[in-house]
Amino acid sequence: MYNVAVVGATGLVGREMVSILESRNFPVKSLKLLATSRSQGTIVQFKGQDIVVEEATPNSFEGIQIALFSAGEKGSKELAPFAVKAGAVVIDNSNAFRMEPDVPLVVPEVNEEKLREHKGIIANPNCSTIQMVVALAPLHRRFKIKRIVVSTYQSVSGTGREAVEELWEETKNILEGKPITPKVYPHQIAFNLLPHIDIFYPNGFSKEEMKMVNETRKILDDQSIKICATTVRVPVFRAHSESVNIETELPITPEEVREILSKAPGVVVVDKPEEAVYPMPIMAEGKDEVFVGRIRKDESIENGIVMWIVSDNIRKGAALNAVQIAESLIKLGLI
Ligand code: L14
Repeated sequence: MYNVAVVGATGLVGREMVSILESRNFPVKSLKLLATSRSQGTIVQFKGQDIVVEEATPNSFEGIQIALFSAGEKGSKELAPFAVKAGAVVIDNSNAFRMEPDVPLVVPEVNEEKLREHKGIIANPNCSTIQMVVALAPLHRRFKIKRIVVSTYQSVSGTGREAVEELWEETKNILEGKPITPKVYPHQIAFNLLPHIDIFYPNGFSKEEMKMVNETRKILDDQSIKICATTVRVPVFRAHSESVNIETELPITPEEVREILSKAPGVVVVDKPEEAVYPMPIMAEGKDEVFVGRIRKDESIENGIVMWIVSDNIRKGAALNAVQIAESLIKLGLI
């Protein structure tokens, strides 16, 4: 049994972490819930008990063995080193440490063994990256992926609770003919799409797009894979969808992909388009798996496949993957 802390416990991801620790019966000896002073005093339920959220400070981590961070990049940079110094293993959901060479970037179904190299901090990848590599790793092993072209359709829950509110409010106001004022996003998100997630770099790509490029190469442990990403915010509340096009070294058929993915851990193949059966955000919401469908040959190249990948960004894309990392640490005897 372990002394666990959740940092950022009142956020969408933090709350999901608490509920996943409970539903998976994670061996929790004690649970400490931490957040900014603004959320101090909030009550969160865990296994029928009320836990009072405390303010996260450098001194919050005494006796903590596992610290699940979902406190944003700034919060993680500020506090994770203190948690490590206190002896905790930090599993960090932010972008703060993902590309650091001595920080394992882990999706348990794909590269659990990397956990053996950890030095106190383990990074949870970006939500869009996680669901893509869960489906692509088994295909890469078999057919060697040379190039990936991906476009994402990302739900507003990735941005947090205020963005979920904003989509509701805008939708309601527009339907009632009232004016709207976007606050979280630079433009109206209701009845719209924004090809804009995170900041833009001088090369014209967004930071979210470059995360998908760099993190995918790190997780698949192959710097030779060429990747081109376009990340788009859509007016969907929960679950990210992706159109993913791969080009492989070896010949590849849709039948082989369906067979491999139907046995792949964490993947469910949902692919009967003629019966209108394919993955959708409303079916992935609240689920643990990565759903893959619309698997077809890319007829524009010699060895290519196109597919449609959907998963709950707050669960597999964030909270669930973090808890699975903690479970893997226990299983491998690393904690
Ligand atoms: O890098 O707004 O983990 O959907 C996750 C949420 C980036 C932004 C990350 C979103 C963030 C993303």
